[in-house]
Amino acid sequence: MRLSRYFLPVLKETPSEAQIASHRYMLRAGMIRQQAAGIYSWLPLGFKVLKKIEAIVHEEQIRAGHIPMLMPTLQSADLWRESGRYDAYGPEMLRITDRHGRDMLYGPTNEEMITDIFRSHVASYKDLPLTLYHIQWKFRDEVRPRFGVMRGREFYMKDGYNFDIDRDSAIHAYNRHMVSYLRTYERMGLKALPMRADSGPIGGDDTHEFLVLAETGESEVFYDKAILDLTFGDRQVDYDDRAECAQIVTEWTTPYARTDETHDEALYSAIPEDRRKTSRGIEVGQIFYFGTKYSEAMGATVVNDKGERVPVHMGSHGIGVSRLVGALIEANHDDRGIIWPEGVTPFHCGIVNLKQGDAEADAACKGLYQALSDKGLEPLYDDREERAGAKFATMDLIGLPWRITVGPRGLKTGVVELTSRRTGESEEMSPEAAVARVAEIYAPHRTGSHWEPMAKSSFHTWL
Ligand code: 5CA
Repeated sequence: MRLSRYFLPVLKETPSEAQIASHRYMLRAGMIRQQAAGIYSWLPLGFKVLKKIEAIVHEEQIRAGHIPMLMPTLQSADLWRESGRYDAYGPEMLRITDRHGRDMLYGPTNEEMITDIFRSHVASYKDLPLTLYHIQWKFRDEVRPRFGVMRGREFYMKDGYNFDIDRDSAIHAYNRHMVSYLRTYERMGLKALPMRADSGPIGGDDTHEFLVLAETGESEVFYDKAILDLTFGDRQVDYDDRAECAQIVTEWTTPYARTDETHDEALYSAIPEDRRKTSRGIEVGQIFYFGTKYSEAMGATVVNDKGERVPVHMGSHGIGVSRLVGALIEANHDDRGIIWPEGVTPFHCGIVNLKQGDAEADAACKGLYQALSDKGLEPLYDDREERAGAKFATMDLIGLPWRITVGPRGLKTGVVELTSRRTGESEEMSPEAAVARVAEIYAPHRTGSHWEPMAKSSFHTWL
């Protein structure tokens, strides 16, 4: 993409309504525009990051054996009357009446609808286990939408639902989700810690939230700092292996980590004092096991191997896809702007032409653009007639992790400059070497490593 042809409405002034860094930078970098309280348009740069995050979520869900689909945003109130949640959900639910006077709602979550789909099409234990998910817009009429996309009213969520024959199988589904979530967040360059939490209006006793530690987080958390040393790393997981998944879950749930809702002072005090930590966190996901709560209320039963009709065991599992854009910025920024982790950056590399119109500089930039594109990378070329300072400020604000700077002076000795946004360090090298280095940096996020995206065929046949 050439910046002169892109739509990147960068703001010079810091918007006064934005209280936290991610909200400020998303507005300033032209990623979002507020259309009403807690409702945003995703401008091209923001949309690109949102889609990158979405793609990682899809890949990791499909890898875990979960099946993508799509349910509508608008739902019939009747389904929610069956589960009893139509009245229980309260003013957070946006209720709508259609022209025939029928009660509808903008879905805040989809337990009822997926249970209805299941009961209409599945009747035997032989069709289990089954986990279906979708990534769709949700609406919750939050009392205090704030912090931009972090607490929106309309937000983008991945929600998955497992159907299992018994508790043990459903717990395996719960574990599988925890493992796939650990992998998902780490692949985005985020540390999200699973913490025992409260289930709220979804219900059930078993639930973990995934929290990114940040001063601006809305939850108060208490944890044993030993949990910070855990990493998923490059282990390959067999998602059908119950013992393997359970072992990973045990590894991450043994160190004390809880939100204030379930905090237990006695257990916490038993941790050696130098390991006790309290902080704030951003909730980027939550998993639930709620047994037969919805299947009993809505008649989602299957015939088991003894010929008896039994309600299925269920859980639901959510990732805050749009909130993650904000959470990633909270965890990765400095006073000049965003610093995207390689896994989610909207463009892989910026190209800054210090002297637009200079034949040699223009040609070198064009060559770099082509060479990076040939390697399957997406550069953003700042080809505007602007001062160097303004170009650098824009690149720093939008946070591309790597920048190649091209100027007539360097070109005289055959070099360009490769700069890391994170460290600020620059190195001079030939344009060919810069392209090779950038390709090498992104290699782990593309092919041949544990972060390898699914083979093109399997991902794209799904979508
Ligand atoms: N049905 C379950 C699991 S799919 C569910 O709705 N879980 S949830 O309420 O915990 O939501 C899942 C995730 O969506 C949360 O962890 C959070 O990251 C995100 N989320 C929830 N409310 C908002 C909101 N108002 N704005 C942005 N993201 C939100």
